Amino acid sequence: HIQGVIFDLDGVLTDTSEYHYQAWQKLADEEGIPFNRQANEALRGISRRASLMLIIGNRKYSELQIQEMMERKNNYYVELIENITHNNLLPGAVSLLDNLRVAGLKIAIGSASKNAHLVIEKLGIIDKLDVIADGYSVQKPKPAPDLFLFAAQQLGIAPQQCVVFEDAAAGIEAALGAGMWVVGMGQPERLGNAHIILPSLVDLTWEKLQAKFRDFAL
Ligand code: G16
Ligand code: MG
Repeated sequence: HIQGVIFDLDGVLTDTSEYHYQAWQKLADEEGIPFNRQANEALRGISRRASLMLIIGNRKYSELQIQEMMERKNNYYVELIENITHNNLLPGAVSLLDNLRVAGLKIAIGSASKNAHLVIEKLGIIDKLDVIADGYSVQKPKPAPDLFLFAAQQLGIAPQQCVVFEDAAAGIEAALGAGMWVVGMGQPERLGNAHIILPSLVDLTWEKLQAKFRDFAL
């Protein structure tokens, strides 16, 4: 039986994925590297360093230059998220968090971002969470299962009793690798082997989620 729910942050509870894109676009433009919204799709949910590696491709940069570019992108991102508020929560997010809490489920964030705490504070949802696992929690980023396993351990719940909400291929791979149940959010093309796919969190409740998982004989 499911006892815990782990939410990815960017692209699941909030729309900050747009700001990650804008920050990378600015950096790429400054470096004269071709980049666009479509190329950004491949970066969805992956770590800052892995994202930069995909952007630079086989162009030669020193480790020092790589560090500087990661920092520059992050400064742009932090600037962009300065003014986010609860209005940046995606539709249905707050009512689902409240509904899950009332139903007695434990709730965690499992985000690859080192800015997750800042974003969560600005969104004003810190009181609705039991655990925050972020870009500082483990060494190996998604698609490794480590971050979600860490979140489950912190919740005190077995991986098979957790369901993960993810919007990115790397995160879905990580959650499946952790042996968890997976709800993919958004476009089916990028959600691979998620057990269930939903277009949004709107009107979702614990009861409806359980009904969807009933086919898996949980
Ligand atoms: C997020 C974003 C990614 C970002 C990564 C690292 O992950 O989806 O675009 O590259 O975190 O973020 P930062 O540079 O702030 O450490 P998630 O797991 O919340 O989707
Ligand atoms: Mg995400």
